[in-house]
Amino acid sequence: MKLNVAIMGATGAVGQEMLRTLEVRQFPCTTLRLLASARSVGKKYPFRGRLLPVELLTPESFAGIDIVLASAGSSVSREFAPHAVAAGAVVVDNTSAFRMDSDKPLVVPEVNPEALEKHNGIIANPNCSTMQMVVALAPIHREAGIRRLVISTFQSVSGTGQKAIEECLKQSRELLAGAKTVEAKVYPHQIAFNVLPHIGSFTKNGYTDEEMKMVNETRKILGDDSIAVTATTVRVPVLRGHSECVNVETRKKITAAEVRELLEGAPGVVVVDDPAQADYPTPVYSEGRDETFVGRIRDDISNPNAVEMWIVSDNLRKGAALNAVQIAEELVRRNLLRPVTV
Ligand code: NAP
Ligand code: 3JM
Repeated sequence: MKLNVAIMGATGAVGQEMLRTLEVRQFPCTTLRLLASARSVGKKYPFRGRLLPVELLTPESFAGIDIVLASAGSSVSREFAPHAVAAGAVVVDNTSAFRMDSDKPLVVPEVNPEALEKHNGIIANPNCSTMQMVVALAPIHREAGIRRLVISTFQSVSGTGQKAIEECLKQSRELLAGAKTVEAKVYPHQIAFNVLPHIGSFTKNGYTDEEMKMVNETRKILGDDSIAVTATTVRVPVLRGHSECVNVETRKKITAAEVRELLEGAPGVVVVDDPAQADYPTPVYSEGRDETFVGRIRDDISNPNAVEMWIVSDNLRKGAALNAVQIAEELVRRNLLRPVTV
């Protein structure tokens, strides 16, 4: 099979991880186009032993392209994805632009790959925090029916992009060198040696849009709007890897031991759960790995129908680039590469 692939936002934190993921997984692309803004034209990045130039993203960038992996922000996707589809490409979109559109599948290949069958040219990749969580929750939902989720996240700065990684490192260096105050440009407050209960923008109901993504996307991927979800999303000064504590209340009682057994056989999940040996996943442990790691699985002492767990994954891998490439692989496997009109 000969496939022509383009990465929209190729110079960003996610775009760079996409480039590496395509190479490591030996994705069957014949050509790869790196697209970004005028700021990056002239840069070159290695791919399979060659240096590929960054090209300016324009409406004409998609001629002859079969698959676009989009990761240049939601407004860029809204503007350019329709041009890609018109040119005959299928877009796997990493932004929030299309996730809740009823005619666009929101896909995690381990959970709902069948949703791809009805695509119309654009497939949405979920938000990082939702993605890693549903990989671990889907087997529990199938077995016991999830009634309610209470979530707190601990999200790394790489989820905000390259500039946030640089800001966290710069502030850390300055504070360690004795500075009393540091400049905060990316976040509203200092992020180094701090914790911010604020990801995205606040909405009218007091939740942030990141928190509402967790509510809405979880229901759409698990295909059950009756699941009650509440979330607090928190930014922590970790470079890479998102962590979450999740309280899972089920309709049918399921014990922590049963959950552990279910997750040990679940695709994309690795159970790391031996507290006596201080064995539980951490973001540093997850860095550069593909799976979602689950530990601290225990019965909720306050609710006979609930289990507590700790879920960690590399937000740039499963949370973004890897899931997008897995979707592309599944499109190839299912022969779904040309847009299907319904
Ligand atoms: P980033 O490091 O800031 O990179 C942004 C990328 O978009 C860069 O390649 C940038 O190109 C490009 N870009 C920005 N404006 C553009 C324009 N007008 N035309 C062409 N290219 C443009 O951000 P990131 O962390 O990689 O994230 C990128 C996007 O991916 C986010 O905005 C978000 O929508 C999505 N994302 C999704 C998830 C997820 O959970 N699925 C996670 C993280 C991010 P230049 O280098 O030329 O500026
Ligand atoms: C993760 O263009 C934007 O507003 C991007 C904001 C953003 C998003 C998003 O809404 O697409 C930053 C980081 C995401 C995401 O995955 O939802």
